[in-house]
Amino acid sequence: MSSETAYSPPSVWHWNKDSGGRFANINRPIAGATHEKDLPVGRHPLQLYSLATPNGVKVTVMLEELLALGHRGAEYDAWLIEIGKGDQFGSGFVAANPNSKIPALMDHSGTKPQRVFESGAILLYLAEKFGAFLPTDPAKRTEALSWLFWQMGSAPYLGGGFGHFYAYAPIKIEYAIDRFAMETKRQLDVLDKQLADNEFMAGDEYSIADIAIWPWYGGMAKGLLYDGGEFLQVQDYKHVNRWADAIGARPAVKRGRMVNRMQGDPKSQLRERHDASDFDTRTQDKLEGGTPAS
Ligand SMILES: N[C@@H](CCC(=O)N[C@@H](CS)C(=O)NCC(=O)O)C(=O)O
Repeated sequence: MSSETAYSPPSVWHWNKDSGGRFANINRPIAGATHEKDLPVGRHPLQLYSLATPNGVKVTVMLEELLALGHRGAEYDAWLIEIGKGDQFGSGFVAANPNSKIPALMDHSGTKPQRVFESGAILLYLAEKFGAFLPTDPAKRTEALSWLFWQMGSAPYLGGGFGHFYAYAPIKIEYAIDRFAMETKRQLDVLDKQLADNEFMAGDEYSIADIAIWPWYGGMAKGLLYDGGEFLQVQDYKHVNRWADAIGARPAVKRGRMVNRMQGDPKSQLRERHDASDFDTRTQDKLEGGTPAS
């Protein structure tokens, strides 16, 4: 009998802290804070606490798109939350998001601070606040929201399912990889069929549906996630690739991808953003070179 079929669950599950895998050190079966730590607050009304994972990038792309449209109220401070170090379990972060996951947004523009958590809820909040990237026509708006919620329900199969078992799990389990590879390919085909007849996810308007779906499925289609491009033959999804290239070429998307980024070329990493000029003066290559602007 192989090791993947030998496990027989006991009657009661117990937390095995040494279960292995990429995230074993941060995964816990208990919610809430592990330590006291306030969140920093900068000078802009919008305070983002995040990291440039696909879920984090959705929000920084949205904020950069709003700023590109001229919404000055969308100026923001982006603070780094290092999830590998457990920052998401600090008391201040848990107050902003009781689910202890990035991204979390605090809006200080009203009479009392408003917290917003879950990337889809943050995109919808910002779209409604600024009246942008969500069609006003009721049918188009409904279509955009359907695709936004499709993303929220679907991406865990790609990330927590395929990505986890293909790239991060301590053992390769054929059953799990097969199941989630099949589902991820099915989802890519859903998108490919929609994008065969539509320029953007919800029709002819770029919207929060594109902003939500692109970091996960655009990233997957371009072979950027989990080194799984060849395995899933992602080049076959021609319409997804066309759409992913078009969105990836947008200047606001290029900027949004850099914010709270801790990996890759130091020129592409703006670990914290507090001003639009930071893209020119505070990328990691410049900070490491010892010549940051004051
Ligand atoms: N549904 C959530 C998912 C957020 C999420 O899974 N965030 C991950 C990074 S991509 C995280 O913070 N993980 C830390 C942890 O699980 O402790 C959203 O879209 O905001």
